[in-house]
Amino acid sequence: MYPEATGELTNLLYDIALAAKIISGEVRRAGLIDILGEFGRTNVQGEAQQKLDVVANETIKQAVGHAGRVCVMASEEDDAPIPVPEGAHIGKYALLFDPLDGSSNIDVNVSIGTIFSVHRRVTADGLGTLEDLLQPGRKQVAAGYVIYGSSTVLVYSVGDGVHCFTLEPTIGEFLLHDADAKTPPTGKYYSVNESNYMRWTDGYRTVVDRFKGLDGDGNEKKNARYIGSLVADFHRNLLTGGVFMYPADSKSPNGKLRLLYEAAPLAFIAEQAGGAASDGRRRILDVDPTELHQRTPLVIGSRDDVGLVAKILTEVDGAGE
Ligand code: FBP
Repeated sequence: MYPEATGELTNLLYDIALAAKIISGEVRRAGLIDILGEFGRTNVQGEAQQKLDVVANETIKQAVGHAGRVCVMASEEDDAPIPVPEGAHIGKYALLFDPLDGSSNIDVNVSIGTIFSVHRRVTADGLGTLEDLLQPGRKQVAAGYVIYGSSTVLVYSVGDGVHCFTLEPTIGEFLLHDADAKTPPTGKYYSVNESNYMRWTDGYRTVVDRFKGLDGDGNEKKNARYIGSLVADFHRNLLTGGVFMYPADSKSPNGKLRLLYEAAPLAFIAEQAGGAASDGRRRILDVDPTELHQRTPLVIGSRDDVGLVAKILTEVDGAGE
C-alpha cells in the first residue's frame, strides 16, 4: 500500500488504542472507584476538570509520550504544547487530542469519548514545537475517536476510508467491524443544543425551524437527537445520517468547540466517510489555525445536510467576510 511506510504511524495508532483500552477500563468501573466528580482544578478552557479528564489525559501522555513516535503533543487539558518526556525517542508525528470529550456526561453514565488528530512534523528535527501542531486539518495524516458507550468503539482514518473497531473485552483487543464506513448524503436527525436558540443568528434559527418543518414549505421534517457528547452525537449521525451543529452565538462568538482536537479530526472522518464539515461558511479542513485552543463554529455530518445549512446561512445571514 505505502512502499515508503516505516510502521511508525501504525505503531502510534496502537499506542493510542492501548491508552483507550486503559481509559475504557477506568470508565467502566467509574462508580466503583473514586474517579467520579471534579478534580479540583480548572483547565485552560476555564472548565472544572473532572477526575476522569485528568486520568485520561495522563494515560494518553504516558502511553504515547514514551513510545517514541511523536515529537510533540497537545491536549485540551494542557495550556501549552506537551514535550516528549526526557530520554524518550523523538518521533516524526505531532499528536493533538481531547482526552475525554463530553465531560458533562461523565458522572451520569452517558457515552463519552476521546478524539485525536495526527500530523507529520514540519520542523526539521529535535523536540517538536507549536509550528508542528498549528497545521490545517487537510494536512492530517490520521484522525479518529474512541467512544466509551455500551461498547468501546474505535473509529479512525489514515486518508483511505473510515475503519471501525469494537473492543472485545474478553481478549482486550479491538476487532474490525466495519472496514469502510460511509455516511448517507442526507439523514433523519439534526443535533443542536436548542436552549441557545435565542442567542443564534437568524440564519441558524431558520435552519432549525426548517428541520422542524416550521418553515411552511412542506420540506421533510427531521427528528431531533442531542446527547451533549460531541463524539456520541457525531457517531450516531455518521452511521444513520444527519447533521450536528454547534453554532457561534452572542455568548460564544467563535462557537464552543475546539478546532484542532475536536472539529478538525471529526471533519477528516466525516469527509472520508462521504460527509462534510464546515464552520457554517468554510470547509473546516481549510481553516488555518493560529492558536492551540482556538474555537470554531461547527456544522458536520451528511454532505447534503451540511450543504443545506451553509446555503440557508448565506441566504439569511449574508455571505459574511
Ligand atoms: P468537552 O467535554 O471535551 O469539554 O467537550 C465539549 C462538549 O462537552 C461536547 O462534547 C458537546 O458537544 C458540547 O460540549 C456540549 O455543550 P453544551 O452543554 O453547551 O450543549
